Amino acid sequence: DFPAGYTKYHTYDEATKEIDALVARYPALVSKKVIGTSQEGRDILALKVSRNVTEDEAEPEVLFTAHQHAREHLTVEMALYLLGEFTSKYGSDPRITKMLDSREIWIIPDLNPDGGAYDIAAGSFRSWRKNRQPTPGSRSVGTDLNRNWDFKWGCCGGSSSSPSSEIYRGPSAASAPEVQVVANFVRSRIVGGTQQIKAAIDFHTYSELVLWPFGFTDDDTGPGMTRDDHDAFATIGKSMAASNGYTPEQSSELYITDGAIDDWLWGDQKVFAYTFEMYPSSAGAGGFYPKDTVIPRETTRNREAVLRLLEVADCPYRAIGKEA
Ligand code: 0X9
Ligand code: CA
Ligand code: ZN
Repeated sequence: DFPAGYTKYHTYDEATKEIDALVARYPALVSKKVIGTSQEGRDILALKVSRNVTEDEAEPEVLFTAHQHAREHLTVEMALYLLGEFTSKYGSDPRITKMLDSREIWIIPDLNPDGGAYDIAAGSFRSWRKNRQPTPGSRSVGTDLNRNWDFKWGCCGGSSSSPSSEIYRGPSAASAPEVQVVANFVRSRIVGGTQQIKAAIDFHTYSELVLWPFGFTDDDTGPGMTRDDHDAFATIGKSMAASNGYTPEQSSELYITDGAIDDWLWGDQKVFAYTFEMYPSSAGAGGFYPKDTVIPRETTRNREAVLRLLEVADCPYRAIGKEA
């Protein structure tokens, strides 16, 4: 369980219960799908939120993911907040109503349930980051999920081949079961040859940043990223950051990463994918472990940014005046 001062954070079981209660209460708006299982056999869930949720309608889809990194527990709260907001405000909040009427929203609240459970299992935090997958030929446990995605995997010095490293990329691209499950889910949203998911945010902590691809290169344009692509990414990213007070930048400005989810989502699937680094801005303010009293403020803080991305998701190039 979570230690004193953190008990409002949801354990995996508590999150699952809350999700099941929402599905039971709003069956026309939310549906739950088990898209696969983690290394240790925990269900990885995808929640779909939309009007007429049981039908696959021809609407732009938007994906929100959380908790690739075990110790970043605030991101699960972010996902649960969005789920609660979308369901409880449908029919009363006009922007949310319009989005649920015209988008299909996917929320994967916990990409790394094993790591999250391990981080809190001892009663005090372990500062665990990776998943809990044994590494063949090593005593070290865990792959950094956000270095394991199958796009430019291990290409550029933005990950480690050493199993003991915090940024161990795994023995091969998509070697982590959790990455395979979510990548297969994303690919399953290709309908008639077209990827239905148009935009995405992957939530992390901390540093208060809005990041966009690519992370593997310092170049802002190049193969797979036209000037228009870049400008749309930057314009939408800056708009979201203006709403939550985060700092917007290309992810490689933070540091080079290869095998990160947003590079795969854009590079392989052409999804307008962002990474949010949530509260706090620095280690002094609690680092990976801010007290549970900040949860309402720091999740609500991203409401406007999420709405802005949803609203532009039907045609991201509209942000730069180039509607297709
Ligand atoms: O290193 C990471 O994976 C992220 N930072 S964290 O402290 N949450 O671990 C930053 C990733 C930035 N790169 C991309 N988003 N590509
Ligand atoms: Ca719908
Ligand atoms: Zn992270």
